[in-house]
Amino acid sequence: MAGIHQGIDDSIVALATPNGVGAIAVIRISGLDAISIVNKVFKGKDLSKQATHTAHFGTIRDGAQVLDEVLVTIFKGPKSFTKENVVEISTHGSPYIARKVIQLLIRTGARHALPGEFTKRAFLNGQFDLAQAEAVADMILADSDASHQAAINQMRGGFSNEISELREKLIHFASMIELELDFGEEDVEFADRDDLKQLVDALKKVIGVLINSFDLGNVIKNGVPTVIAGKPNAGKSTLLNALLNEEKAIVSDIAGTTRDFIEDELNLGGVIFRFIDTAGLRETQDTIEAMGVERTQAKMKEAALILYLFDLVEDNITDILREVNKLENQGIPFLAIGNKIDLADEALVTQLEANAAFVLISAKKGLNLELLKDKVLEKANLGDLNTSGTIVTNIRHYENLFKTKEALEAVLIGLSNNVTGDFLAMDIRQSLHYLGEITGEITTDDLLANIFSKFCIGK
Ligand SMILES: Nc1nc2c(ncn2[C@@H]2O[C@H](COP(=O)(O)OP(=O)(O)OP(=O)(O)O)[C@@H](O)[C@H]2O)c(=O)[nH]1
Ligand SMILES: [Mg+2]
Repeated sequence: MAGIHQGIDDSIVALATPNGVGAIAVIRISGLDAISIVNKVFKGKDLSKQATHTAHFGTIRDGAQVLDEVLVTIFKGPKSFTKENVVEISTHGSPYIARKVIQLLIRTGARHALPGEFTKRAFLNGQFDLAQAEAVADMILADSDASHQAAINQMRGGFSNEISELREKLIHFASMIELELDFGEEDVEFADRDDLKQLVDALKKVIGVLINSFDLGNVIKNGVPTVIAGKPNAGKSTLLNALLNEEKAIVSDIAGTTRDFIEDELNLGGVIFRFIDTAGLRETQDTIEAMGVERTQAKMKEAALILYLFDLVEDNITDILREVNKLENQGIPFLAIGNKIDLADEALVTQLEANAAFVLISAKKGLNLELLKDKVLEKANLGDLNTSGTIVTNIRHYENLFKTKEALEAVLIGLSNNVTGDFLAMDIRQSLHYLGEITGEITTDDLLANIFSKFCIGK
């Protein structure tokens, strides 16, 4: 832990609102001297004499020059986000004024904050644990109901509590076994091996559930990867544009227009879908197009859902059904979509309409797109996205859970081989280590630097 608290006594300052013109800009300063530093440049009241959680109107002055009329809010530690003294200065929303005020505060004794430094201080001062701190970042980035809900749950500690409970139970066993070791030669067993096995089995199960929740967590955070595939000219790019309501991809009547994949997100019913338009599938002599086709095939394998487009003008029923059969064999959820109903032969439309597996649309004319969106949501099969349960959304947590599981498996193997207590204790300590890293009970400078550098400055 050496070095972590380095510089924690100085006061840090940064713009807390986005850079740019707005109604107001908020500058945040945190640290032991936060209030006295602001007090030196604030005219209106003596801030050192004001109560916590109060707001004060006045001016910020650089010598005789008035920089702005501001509203200053005081939070005295530990009743603040960082648990230190915090002052928030609301200036008029000009980047120029904000910069001037920040420069002035730096000359008066503050230091410019590093990325994530406010949140890091909040963590170091025990405001929340590491998983909760990471959830703060997720929550700011959340752009759908589901991702927002998952981040809120994590921030409020649901996930952390679950991990901490597991850890505590294991710690109990680890200390019992280590106590046995103290007795050296004597053949004592404080830790009942059957109980230990039961606990480890139970832990493995809970961790398994958490590990499995990552797929859903990933979907919630990054969107459901949904690949639009089909032959060239089927209308894939037209469909992507129609879904997004934007001319994102180039559309043309030349087969083989799209080479690289093009993707964008769309919120359907509170869930983010990541739609990926791909190169049309066909045998081709064109080297670049062939690379595109290869990428399409790779993307289809990674997809959570494939929207497979048929061209109702070009394709006949036999080809369509053969193609659907192939898709079924791939085992990835898909929707069979007949496109260009505006031009299609009526007999073909009637045949396909009778088949509930097909959605018939016109991407160009925007026909049946709402129906298609409903089917996409239904097919993605996310249930009602039960985000109230504990869901792992963070890859770092996922990795640690995985390593914990491996260490627990080692404990089980050790138990069935009747290994000595010192080996058991080692494997238990190993799993405790990985669990502790999730919530920050065990940290290193590298780990913290890595996590908080991903935050933006001012957070
Ligand atoms: N009539 C009609 N034409 C459509 C429809 N959808 C797409 N098209 C036309 O079909 C042609 C091909 O459309 P694209 O969206 O470029 O097809 P694509 O599947 O992306 O083709 P590649 O990128 O070459 O694989 C264009 O001329 C579109 O205007 C539709 O619903 N009705
Ligand atoms: Mg295309």
